[in-house]
Amino acid sequence: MLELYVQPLCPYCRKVKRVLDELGLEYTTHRVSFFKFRRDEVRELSGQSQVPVLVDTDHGVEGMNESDDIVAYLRETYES
Ligand SMILES: N[C@@H](CCC(=O)N[C@@H](CS)C(=O)NCC(=O)O)C(=O)O
Repeated sequence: MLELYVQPLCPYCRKVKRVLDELGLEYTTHRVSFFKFRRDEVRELSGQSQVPVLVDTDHGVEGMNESDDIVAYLRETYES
């Protein structure tokens, strides 16, 4: 199952969502606070407070950050 932690106004999140949609992947989004001091869940998952953060339990990914890394991971893992 794919989960993406996002903030609605975040362009880096939109970039990752575009790739998820392009690859036809289903995913759940978790909308995090605009304020980074209220992003405990994101910090626990990824060790930092920026979004996007991807969780892909099927592949042992428990909190990947950096949108470019996420895009590369998605293409490598799911692009046929
Ligand atoms: N280099 C990061 C940048 C991500 C980023 O700047 N995210 C913003 C939202 S658009 C954020 O979470 N800012 C809060 C912060 O810097 O703590 C990436 O490409 O994923």
